[in-house]
Amino acid sequence: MKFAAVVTLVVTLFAGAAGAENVSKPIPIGIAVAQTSNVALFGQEQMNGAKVAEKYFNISGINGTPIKLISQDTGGDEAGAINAFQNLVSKEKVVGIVGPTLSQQAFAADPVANRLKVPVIAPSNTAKGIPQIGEFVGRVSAPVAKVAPFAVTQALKLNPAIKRVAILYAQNDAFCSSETTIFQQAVKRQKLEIATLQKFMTTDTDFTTQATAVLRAKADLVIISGLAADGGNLVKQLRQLGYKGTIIGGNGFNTTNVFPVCGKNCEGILVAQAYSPLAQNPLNKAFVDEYRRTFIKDPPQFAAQSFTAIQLIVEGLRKVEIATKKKITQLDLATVRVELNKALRKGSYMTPLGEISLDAEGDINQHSFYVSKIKMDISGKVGVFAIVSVVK
Ligand code: 1QQ
Repeated sequence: MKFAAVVTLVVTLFAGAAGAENVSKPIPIGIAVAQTSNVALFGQEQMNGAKVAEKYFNISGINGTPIKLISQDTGGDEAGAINAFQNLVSKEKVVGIVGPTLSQQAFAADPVANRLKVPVIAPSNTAKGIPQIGEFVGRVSAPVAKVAPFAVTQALKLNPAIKRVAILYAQNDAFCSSETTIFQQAVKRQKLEIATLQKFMTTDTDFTTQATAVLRAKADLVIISGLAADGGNLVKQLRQLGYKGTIIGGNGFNTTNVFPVCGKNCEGILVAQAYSPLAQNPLNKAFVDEYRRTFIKDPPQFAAQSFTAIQLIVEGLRKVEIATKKKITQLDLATVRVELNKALRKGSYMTPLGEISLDAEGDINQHSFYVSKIKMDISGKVGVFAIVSVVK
């Protein structure tokens, strides 16, 4: 045999062996969210929700075979997300990935998984264009286009006198830029005036310039698209400078971790939400009970969405076993990833978010939403999201 032929044969055998590699037991599911940096204000809640899901779904597993969460910290930036995804795909050989935390990270990391044909379920990526990254990318986080306008409608219901709106957003974040576009459209549809449009960075800590501009513009509604640390500080400084009107916070305010940031100044912020612990369905009840037992508090939206992402992968894997009449661990990894991706887009799921499904592109169909108002207790440290309206 000629040298080239030998090389070809060896390469072919090697590739064949790698291709035939079976899924390991317990079945590894990747979770790549932020456990460090400011973005961990969201990521911690996502890990909590995923851990509750692992425990809950391992009561029966995938027809008896347990799943195992493999977590990889993404930190708060794109490089960290890419690195986490590569590790989970190539080293940990996961069947699918739940993550990353930010849309900004998803636009960088999802193409890596998509190229390698590994299904990704985004637990919290709400920017326009996420499912369109590729055929292996889906989400259980309802897009800003769907959710954000509910907060504007509600603000006007509570205060029909609102006329002048200040819009502020973090210009270095994909979700914030996407969400502010939706807020601006909603405001124009309501025939309100955009009295000032202010930009900031998610890394900023001093918002004097923006807060001063809001006061000078005599705005009676402020709408903020930021993340929790910057957004919370912006609210605090706005109130300290004397702004008295209504404040809407976007999805970056959807965490109880924002409460210690703005403290008593969080009072009254309106936030549209894709989840409520009060939703009446058996799985939500089981989720809320287990979450309360473990963390001694109600689950927030980001925890519910990561629980739901794991649920879809679990139910998807069960469907793959039915379709192939084989155990997941008897199938090769590449086949499971491709079949799982198809299964995820079939049928509907009864989840803590209500009944949902993924469309052909992987985007979520969801029917129940909420607008809540932050209520802080007398200490100014502890708060709740109190529902002011349910949108169905
Ligand atoms: C996104 C978001 C963030 C607020 C998630 C934490 O919605 O990045 O899309």
